Amino acid sequence: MEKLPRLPRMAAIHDLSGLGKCSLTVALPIVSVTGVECCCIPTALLSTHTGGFTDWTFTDLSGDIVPIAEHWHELGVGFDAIYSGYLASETQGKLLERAIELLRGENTLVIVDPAMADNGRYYANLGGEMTECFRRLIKKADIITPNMTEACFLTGMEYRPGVHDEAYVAELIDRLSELGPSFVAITGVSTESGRVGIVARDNRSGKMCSVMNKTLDGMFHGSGDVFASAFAALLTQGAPLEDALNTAEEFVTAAIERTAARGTPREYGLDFEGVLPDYIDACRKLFK
Ligand code: PXL
Repeated sequence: MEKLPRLPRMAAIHDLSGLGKCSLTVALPIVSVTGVECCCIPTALLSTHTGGFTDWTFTDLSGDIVPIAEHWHELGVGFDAIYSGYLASETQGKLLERAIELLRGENTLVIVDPAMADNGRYYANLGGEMTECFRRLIKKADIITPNMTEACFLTGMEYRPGVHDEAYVAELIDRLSELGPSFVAITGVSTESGRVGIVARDNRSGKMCSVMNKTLDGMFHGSGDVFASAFAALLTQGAPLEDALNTAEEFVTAAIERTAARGTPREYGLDFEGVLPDYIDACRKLFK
C-alpha cells in the first residue's frame, strides 16, 4: 500500500447522552466517517438529553475534563481541532477554557458550538449564566456555530422567530464577530418564508455565504449537533469554508428528511445513519 498522509485528529468535548442522538453520539460517528480521528472528552453522562424527555439521569464528569486534557498534553499528542458543544454548567466552561489551553497548538482549529438554547429559550436547567460563559469561551474560538436563539442571547439582540431580514442577520454576525471568532455560521436562519438554512461569514476575507433549504414542520432535535459535527470535521480535513458549509448542510437536510419520512419521534434525534453513505461519497469528492 502507498504511504498515507497523517490522520487529522480532533478533541471532541461534549456530554454523552445515551438516548436521543446529540453531542458525542453524533460527533463520534460523523467525525470518524469524515476521516478524522475523534478523541472524546465526555463532560457528563446522561440517560437522555434534556429536551423533550423528563427524569433523565445525570452524572457530572467535570472533574475529568482537565485531567484528561493534561494526560493528552503530557503524551505530547497534537490536535488539528478542538470541537465543543453543550455544557452542563458555567463551571464546565471554565474547565473547557483550561482544556483548550492545554490541547491547542499553533495551527489547531477551535470550533465552539454554544449549544445552550433554542426557540427563544434556554435548555432545561440552564440560564443567563451560560451566555456569559460562552461569551468568554468564544474568545478562544476560531469558528462558532450558534443557532438564531443563541446568536441573540450572545449579542443581546432581540430574538425573532419569523422571516429574518438581511440587515438583522448582518448585525447579528457583526456583533458575534466582535466577540473574536474569525468565522461565524448562524443556523436556523430564514431569509424567506418556507426556507431555512445557514448564513456564514469569513471575517478574514469578509466573504459571506449562505445555504437555504425548504423547511419541514417543527423542530428536529439534534440537528444543530449533526450540522456542527460535519462542519467541524470537514474543516479539520481541510475543506474550504464554502464547501464545508454546503456539504454539512446537505447532509443535515437529508437526515432531517429521513427522520420526517420515518416518523421518528423528534426527541430521538436525527436518523442520520441512512445518509452516511451519501455523505461519505460527498467527502470523497471533496478530498480526492
Ligand atoms: O443538542 C444539544 C444538547 C446536548 N446535550 C444535552 C442536551 C442538549 C439539548 O437539549 O440536553 C444534554
